[in-house]
Amino acid sequence: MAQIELSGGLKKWVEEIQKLTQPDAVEVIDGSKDQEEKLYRLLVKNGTCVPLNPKKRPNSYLSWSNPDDVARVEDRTFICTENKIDAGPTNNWLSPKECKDRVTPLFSGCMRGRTMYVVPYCMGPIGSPYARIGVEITDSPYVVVNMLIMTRITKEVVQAACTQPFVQCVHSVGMPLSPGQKDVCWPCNPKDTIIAHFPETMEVWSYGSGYGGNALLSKKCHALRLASWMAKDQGWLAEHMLILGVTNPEGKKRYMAASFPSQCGKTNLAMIESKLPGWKAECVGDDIAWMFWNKAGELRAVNPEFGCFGVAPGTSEKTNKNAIGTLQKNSIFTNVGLTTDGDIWWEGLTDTPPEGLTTWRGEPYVAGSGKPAAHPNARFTAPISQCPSLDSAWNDPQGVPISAIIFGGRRQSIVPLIREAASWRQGVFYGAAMTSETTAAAKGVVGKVRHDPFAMLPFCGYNMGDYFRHWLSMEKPGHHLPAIFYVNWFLKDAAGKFVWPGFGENMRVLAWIFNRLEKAAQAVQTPVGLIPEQSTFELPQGTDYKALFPMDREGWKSEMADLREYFALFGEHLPPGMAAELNEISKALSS
Ligand code: TSX
Ligand code: MN
Repeated sequence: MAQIELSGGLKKWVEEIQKLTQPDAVEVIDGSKDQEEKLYRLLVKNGTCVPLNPKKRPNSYLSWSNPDDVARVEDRTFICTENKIDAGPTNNWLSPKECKDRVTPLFSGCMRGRTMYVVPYCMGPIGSPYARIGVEITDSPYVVVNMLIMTRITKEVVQAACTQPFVQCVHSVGMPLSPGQKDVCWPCNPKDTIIAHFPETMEVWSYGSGYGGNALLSKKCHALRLASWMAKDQGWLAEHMLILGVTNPEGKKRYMAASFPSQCGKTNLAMIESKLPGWKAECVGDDIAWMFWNKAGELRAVNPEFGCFGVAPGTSEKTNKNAIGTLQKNSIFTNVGLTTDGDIWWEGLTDTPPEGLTTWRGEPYVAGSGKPAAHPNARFTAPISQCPSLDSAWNDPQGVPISAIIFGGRRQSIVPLIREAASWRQGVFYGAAMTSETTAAAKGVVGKVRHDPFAMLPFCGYNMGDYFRHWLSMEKPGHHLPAIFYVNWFLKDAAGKFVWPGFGENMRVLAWIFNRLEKAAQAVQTPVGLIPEQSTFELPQGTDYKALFPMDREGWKSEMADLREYFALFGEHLPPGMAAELNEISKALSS
């Protein structure tokens, strides 16, 4: 097949990067099936991918990474702006010049012995006024096949990138090959890894890692860090949120967007299977929402992505049946276990591991050895179009109208199951005040409360204080503001037992939110927001209203004291509205 001819801005930029990185060959990716097949053949030949049993898992592959390249590296992630204050107190900062001086030598000749792939991609439905184009140049064919699932890649997108501005992403595994040098299964360079963002020139330079968010630059780098910067300048929102549609027994549908810190089950909520008779939920997106105000003043959301890049361990028929349905075929599995019949397994997939399992380290699995079959950050890459609960409007160029925004976190006490903000300002405060307890899935102490405003701590591409201000600025004439809620599925009783069944039963919470929007459910005021009136919230068997809606004034007072300290981090950049809301809630708690 003849390669697609490049022109314009894309051609010029590709030549520039080619000159810098010195690849042996250049290949433009256009989404064609034969190109995809060729890439998988190469990955299998190189040992990067193992084809899974086509009878069990059609057109699917398993990859095991270098054990030193298994997750995003936040301490090597930089926001490079002319002024340090524009990156803010929560990001690592380098000046653009200093950072370019650091990365240019790394990229110089870094693709020797490899093919440079040019991957033009579209974030958002093709043809949507809300879609944006990016191009990732990479020397990793593993990255290319993941991008083919995670983004929209077509010949039209290649053409569009020749004539329109696009986000420029340059990625290298950082392991050039000298003539005759044998490659490894997972080339990378952990010692020199760096992920650098240049929001003022819309560039990302990523070196040394082939894993996930470090390497699939469309996701966290483009759709969150750079897009949040663009959104601030252009009056929209680029958020770390799932999008779902909720339909009530009368057949009316409302869309909601929700954000949670890690380990709260965000993908599980995105794909929730309703346990509440008559109520239905459908999935638009599981990780990122781009939200824009249309001419009618509605907030319209698109999922910029085309696939799911989900954490595998813990995903099962019981916790997320629709995710299991999504990854039946055409999927890539990274750092999970391999069964004797050529299928995958991870902790939590079934109650007992299958006989003869091989771990992600390529070793025989030994139960109780402390060596898991799957790495805790093992992933599946699967087309979202395969989700059994996919919403009919998931690819609508006009997006879906958002009626409610849900924030949340994992807390064993104080924070009630659900509460509603009494105002937009209070809702923005809920987002800014988001906290979650650490779990055993992350390294470090278990149960420590961490701040993660809007679940954007590692993903906001500018000053977080300015980001709060941007959210507050959404309240203006002509905007039909969604209602804002805060949920907590993780309250425990004195014996340490969860007091809420969670999972499919969370539909009751979504139903209460829906009914609030319809003015069909009563709420009672508390100092920290509105909670359900007991009679308008249908409790599942064996649950207790008082346990789900505690009012621990002393607990909340210490929450506010801690927040006051946290907000001080943002100094002059903390918008007055946030301090005012904190003061008002504190006052209400003391009266
Ligand atoms: O994803 C979760 N959700 C959201 C589902 C839509 N998890 C898993 C979190 C780890 C990623 C939950 N865990 C949820 C939840 O709502 N709730 C809990 C806590 C919990 C765990 C088990 C039980 C009850 C609550 N019950 C039994 O195991 C019987
Ligand atoms: Mn995420």
